[in-house]
Amino acid sequence: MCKYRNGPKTLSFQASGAPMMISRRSVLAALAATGLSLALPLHTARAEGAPLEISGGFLRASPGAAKIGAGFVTIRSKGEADRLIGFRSPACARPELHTHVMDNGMMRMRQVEAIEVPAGGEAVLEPGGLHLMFIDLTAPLAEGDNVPVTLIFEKAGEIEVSLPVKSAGAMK
Ligand SMILES: [Cu+2]
Repeated sequence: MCKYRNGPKTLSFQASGAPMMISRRSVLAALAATGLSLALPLHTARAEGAPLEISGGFLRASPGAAKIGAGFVTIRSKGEADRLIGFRSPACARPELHTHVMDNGMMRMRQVEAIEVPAGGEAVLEPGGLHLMFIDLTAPLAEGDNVPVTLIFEKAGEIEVSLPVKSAGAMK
């Protein structure tokens, strides 16, 4: 189980503006995006050498027949830097990592390859910024539900959390 707490807010992310390159990272990210399982070592949030702590996680309820939803977590590293490279969930067919960018005065969502977790610091996924994008929902996200999510990290491997669904406009 993860604990839901609020901490100091810092934002860290890497935009995916780089040209197409065949690298291990992009292959892993592509695999993660398709929901295939990865041959990465499995650790838990408290595994030695991968001291990541997940907190403050939630999803927003999806209105009506919406086929997309958004999720948020705070990832704290008590040790080395790591990168969130994807996630899986039975709640959607197409998981993506997204951020928001200003484009001609409009806030738009943009996919990112990975989300950096700084050494000894935090990555904060929150409304209006970085988020877990649930595309092609398998069922509406209803307030009060709990959704299993497997976060996939470059170093720490896979960390499973259960995120509560809050109201459609929930900010935390
Ligand atoms: Cu999005």
